[in-house]
Amino acid sequence: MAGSGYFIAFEGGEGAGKSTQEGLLAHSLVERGRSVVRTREPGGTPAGEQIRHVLLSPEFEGLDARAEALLFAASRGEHVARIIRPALERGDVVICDRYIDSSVAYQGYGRDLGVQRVRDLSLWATGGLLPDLTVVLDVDPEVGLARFAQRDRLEAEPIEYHRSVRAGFLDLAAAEPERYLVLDARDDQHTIASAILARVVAAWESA
Ligand code: T5A
Repeated sequence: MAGSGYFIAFEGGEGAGKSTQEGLLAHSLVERGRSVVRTREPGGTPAGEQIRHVLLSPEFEGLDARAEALLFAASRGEHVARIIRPALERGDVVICDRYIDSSVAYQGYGRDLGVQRVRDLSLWATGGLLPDLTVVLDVDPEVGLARFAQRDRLEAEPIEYHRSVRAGFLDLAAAEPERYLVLDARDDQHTIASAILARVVAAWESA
């Protein structure tokens, strides 16, 4: 925890509908008078956006797996220091598109780099900051990938890779159900949005 704000991360495979849900949640929270910061990983800061380019551009196909894991963690360290912690200290709600669990799922499970090692790297980079709530939008990779025509470097990985990533997110959520909300990303957008808002409001009412 940092300050009096509330930190929500959205996770899930490609095309799960995270951006869509982040927009709907931000709108509902602003209507309720909360100050909301929407941000994303990799990226969120000028240095992070440059790292994002290296990580996602097909130009860098074949990037070494360890270098990839380090770059995601580097972007995250900068992001937490410059954007997320200051926002939480001001009392804002931070809605972040992907966070540590994406590294654990994509680099730990997907690349077989070691789940604990990848998690520890990001915990070190962020000073141990974890979200108050992580929303996992669960989708069969074939359904999620079919929602896009173009593929970035990671989206272009084989389907087995995306299946490992999905299993990673579900394992993480199963291990700490009090900090996670797992929803079926094939449901109607407004059904999903209502479930997320209900969980956030319930968390605030019980605090
Ligand atoms: N990555 C990231 C790592 O490997 N390690 C890390 O540590 C981190 C942080 C980031 C890539 O980097 C990897 C993961 C990713 O491969 P990105 O460009 O930021 O890539 O893309 P994603 O985060 O994957 O986001 P996407 O753009 O793929 O999709 P979203 O945001 O999940 O989905 P959204 O909302 O854009 O919706 C996609 C489409 O589906 C429709 C929308 O209208 C849209 O057309 N849609 C629905 N359709 C049917 N039913 C619903 N309920 C729908 N909701 C949305």
